[in-house]
Order: sequence, then C-alpha cells, then structure tokens
Amino acid sequence: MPLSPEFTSQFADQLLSMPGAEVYLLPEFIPVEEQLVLWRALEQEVAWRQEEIKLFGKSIPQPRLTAWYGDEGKSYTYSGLTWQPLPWLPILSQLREKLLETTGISFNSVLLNLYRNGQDSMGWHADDEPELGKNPVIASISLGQERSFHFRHRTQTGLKEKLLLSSGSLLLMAGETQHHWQHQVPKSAKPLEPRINLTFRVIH
Ligand SMILES: O=C(O)CCC(=O)C(=O)O
Ligand SMILES: [Mn+2]
Repeated sequence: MPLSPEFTSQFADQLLSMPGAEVYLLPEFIPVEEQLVLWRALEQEVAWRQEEIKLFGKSIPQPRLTAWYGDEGKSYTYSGLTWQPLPWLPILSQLREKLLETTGISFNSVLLNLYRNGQDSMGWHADDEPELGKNPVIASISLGQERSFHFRHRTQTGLKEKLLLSSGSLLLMAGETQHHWQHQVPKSAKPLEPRINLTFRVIH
C-alpha cells in the first residue's frame, strides 16, 4: 500500500534526497503540548520487556526495551524471535488513526522501542522481513531525547545520511528504501535521557 497522492504532494518538500530511497521527515508531527501526556501514557501503559536475542549462538539481552502491539494474528519474526502482538491500547489506536489521516495507510501493527540512555541502541538493519511485503511503508514516531539516526546504502559504500530524530517527529520510509538502504540508532558516549520510538507497519 503506497503513500496517498495527497501525502506525497503536501509533503513533497520534506522528501529527503537519497538515491533509491523514499524518506520523508516531518519534524512536528506530534504537537509539543501533546508530547508529555503521550510520553507518560506510553511509559506507564506499554508492557515493556527486555528480550533476549541470539547472536553467534549466545543469548544476549537486547540493548533497549521493546513491545509489540497489533491486530490479532499478525505475528512477526525477526532476530530469531516470533512476536505475537498484544491487543491495541487506546493511545496506540489514536496514533494509528492520526497516521491513517495523514498518510492514507491503515497500519495494523506497531513495534515500540524504549532507549533508556545513550548506551541503548539499534544496530544496522533494514526492515525487510517477508511479512512486510515488497516496498513497505514504515511510519516512525519519536518522543523524548533527540537521537541520531543513520542510513547507509547497501552497495554504494560512501553513500550515507545522518539525521536527528527530535521529539514529536515522524520519519516515513517508503518505496524501495529498505531494499537499497540500512539504518541504525547508534550508541552515544554522552549521558542521554530516555527516548521512545514507535514504528507502525503493515503486516501481510
Ligand atoms: O528507534 C528508531 O528510530 C528506529 C527503530 C527501528 O529501526 C525499528 O524498530 O526497526
Ligand atoms: Mn528499522
């Protein structure tokens, strides 16, 4: 399901210039006055967990807390974990509605990440699991501590992009982005405050 023509024309000037990618950054998607209420609801109501992942045969805790919500039956496998989604919280349904109004896309699941400090991170990857289909649209909302977000091209080494994801921002990755690019949230040596990120997805 592609972004609506209304979206692509309205936000044409927020399309980043990255070959083989379709990435939009809307810095003020969640108004400042709504951010604290939203943060508190997510911090308290979401069933945050630190999952173990298998790396080179060893079980290690993920460097962040996570949770997965979505429509019943939309399970999802990555890093050797299969996730059964928890039923939608009202606060998450509201965000999903807002995204539908803005993008024309009816997302059916959301992965949440809580980065507790600068040592929490997410390594290089693309959101290219088969469940997401060929050219997935990923809608990524950030709250709290501003963090760096890096892109690197998969074959043209040297092609890189560095963004700052501020509180309230919406990053949309669409088209062939996941095919040609990887992304990461690097660790930081600075003492950083917590950050919550929500990536809304369509699971087929
Ligand atoms: O925290 C972020 O901004 C990125 C999260 C991400 O890439 C993911 O959940 O797949
Ligand atoms: Mn990702």
